[in-house]
Amino acid sequence: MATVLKVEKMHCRRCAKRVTSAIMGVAPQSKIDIDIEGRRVTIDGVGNLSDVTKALADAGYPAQNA
Ligand SMILES: [Cu+2]
Repeated sequence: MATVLKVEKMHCRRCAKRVTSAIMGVAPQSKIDIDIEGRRVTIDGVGNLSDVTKALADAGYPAQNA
């Protein structure tokens, strides 16, 4: 089941790249879909969601469940 996160600070493609690599760092198997305009990240196959949200916060992109 896919998890959708709202990442308010993700404004552009550079943000999207940082967000993607933060997620891949803790969930390399996941499939990530980024919607920059909607500030949303859809992640499929995420193992431990709290690892992902922590990695995003550490990267400067705090995420909330959307
Ligand atoms: Cu940006």
